[in-house]
Amino acid sequence: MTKAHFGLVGLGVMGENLVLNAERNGFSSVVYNRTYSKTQSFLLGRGADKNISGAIDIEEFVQKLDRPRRILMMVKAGPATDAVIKQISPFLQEGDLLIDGGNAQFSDTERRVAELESQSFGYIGMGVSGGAKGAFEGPSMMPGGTKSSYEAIENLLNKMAAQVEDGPCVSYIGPGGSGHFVKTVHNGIEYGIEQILAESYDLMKRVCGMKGEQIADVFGFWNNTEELSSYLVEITEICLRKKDPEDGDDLVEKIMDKAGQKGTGLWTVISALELGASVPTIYSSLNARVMSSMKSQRENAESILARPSLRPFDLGSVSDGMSPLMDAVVLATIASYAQGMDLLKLASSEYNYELHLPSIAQIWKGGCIIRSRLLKRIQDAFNDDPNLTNLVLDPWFANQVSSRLPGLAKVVAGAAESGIPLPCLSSSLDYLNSYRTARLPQNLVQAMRDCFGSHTYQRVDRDGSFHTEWLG
Ligand code: NBP
Repeated sequence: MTKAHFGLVGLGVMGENLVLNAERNGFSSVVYNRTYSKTQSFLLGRGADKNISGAIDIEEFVQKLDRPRRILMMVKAGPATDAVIKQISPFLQEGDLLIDGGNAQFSDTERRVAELESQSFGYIGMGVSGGAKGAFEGPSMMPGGTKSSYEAIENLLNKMAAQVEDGPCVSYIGPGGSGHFVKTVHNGIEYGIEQILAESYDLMKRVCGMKGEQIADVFGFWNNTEELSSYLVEITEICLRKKDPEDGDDLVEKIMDKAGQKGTGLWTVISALELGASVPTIYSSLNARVMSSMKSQRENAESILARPSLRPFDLGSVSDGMSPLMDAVVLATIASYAQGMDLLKLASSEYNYELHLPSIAQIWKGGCIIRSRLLKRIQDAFNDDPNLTNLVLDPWFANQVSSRLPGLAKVVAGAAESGIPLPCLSSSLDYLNSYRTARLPQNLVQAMRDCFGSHTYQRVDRDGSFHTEWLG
C-alpha cells in the first residue's frame, strides 16, 4: 500500500482544515483523532473522496506514513500535547519529525525540542494563525526549531501557507521555541488592536450617538486607507452590520460585554515584564478583558460612583473618516505593533533566536488575524534599517506620530472629561509621550528610593553611584 506524505493528529477545527489544505496541495494524508467517531465522520464528510485515510490507533497512524514521517499535532496546548507526544514517540524512528501547531507556551517548546532531539527525532514548534478559514485557505505560519527539521517541511509549508504578492506567509523563524514565541507576540498585538477598535466603536456610539450601520461606514472608510486597511477592521465592519434575526436590531448590542482570554496575551505581558520591554498598549488590552469580566462589580460600582455627564466633543464626521478618531486609532495601532516588534528584538537577543523582523512582518502580511497594509511599511522599516531601535523612529512612522498625536490627545482628553474609559488609546498616548521625552521624573523616584532604602542614584553631571543622608 502507498504510504501517505503527511500525518495529522487532532481533528478539531484547526486540524480538519489544515489537513484538507495539505491534501489540496498534493500531500496525501492520514489522520488520527483520540475519539475515533470524529475521524469516521470527517472521512465521510469533508474528508470524503480525498487522498486522506484514517487510523483507528496511533500505531496504525504511524505505520501508514512515508519516512521520514512528518506529523502535525493540532491539539490543545499543555498536557494534551505532552500526552500525544508520549503516545506517539514509541512508534517513531530516527529522523521522523513532529510539528506542534498548537498555541504552546514557548518554554514548553524549548523543553520538547531538547527532549525529542535527544531521541534523534525532529521537533518543530509552529505558531499558526488565521482561524478555521485561514487554516483551510492558507494560514500564516511561524515555524521554529532546528533548521534541518524545518527544511524537511519547507516545501509543504510554502504550499500550505497564505500567499501574498511577494511570497508565502511562512519562513524559518529560528531555533527552539522561537516560532511559538513569535506567535505569542502576534496574539498580544492582536489583543491590542481588537481593544483599540472596540474603544473607537464605543466613542462613536456614546459621544456621537451613532448606530451600527453608521459606525460600520466609518470602519469601511478606514479599511480603504493605507494606515488602517486590515483584516480586523474589515471584520469589525461586518460584525457591526449584523442584525439579530429575531428583531432586526444590531446584534453586537445584544452581546454580553465580557471578553475571555486563553493565555497568549497574558504570556506576552509576562515575557515583556521579564525582558524589560515596554508594552503598555498590549498590557492595557489584557487588563481591559480582565475588567470586562468583572461585570457584576461594575454594575454595582456604577450605581455608587457617579460618572460625569457626557460632554460632547468633536470626533470628526463620517465623510472625513472621523478625523481625530482615526488619528487616535492609527497611532494606537502603530504603538501596538511597535511594542510587539520591540519585544521580539529583546527576546531575540536574550534567547539567541536571531529573529529577522522583516521576515516576520512578511509572514504576518497574509493569512493571520493581524494582517494589514501597515505590515508592508513595518517590513520596509526594518529592511531599511536592521538596527532600528523602535518602529516609531522610522521616518514614515515618525511622520505619522508627529502629524496624528494632536488627534490622539484630543480624543483621550475629551473622553476623560466624560468618564469614558479608553485603556488602549490613553496608554498609547502615554507610551508615545514617554518615549519622546528625554527627561522623565524618575529622578525624583530615585531620590525617594535612596531616601528610604539607601538604593543610591546616578547623577547627570558626573559618573559614579551616590548616596545622600536625606533625613539627616
Ligand atoms: P480543538 O480543541 O477543537 O481540538 C483538539 C483535538 O485534539 C480534538 O479533536 C481532540 O480529540 C484531539 N486530541 C487528541 Br488526538 N489527543 C488529545 C488529548 N490527549 N487531549 C485532548 N485532546 C486531544 O482544538 P482546535 O481549536 O482545533 O485547536 C488546536 C490547537 O490549535 C490549539 O492549541 C489551539 O490553541 C491552536 N489554535 C487554534 C486556533 C483557532 O482559531 N481555533 C487558531 C490557531 C491556533 P477529541 O475529539 O477526542 O476531543
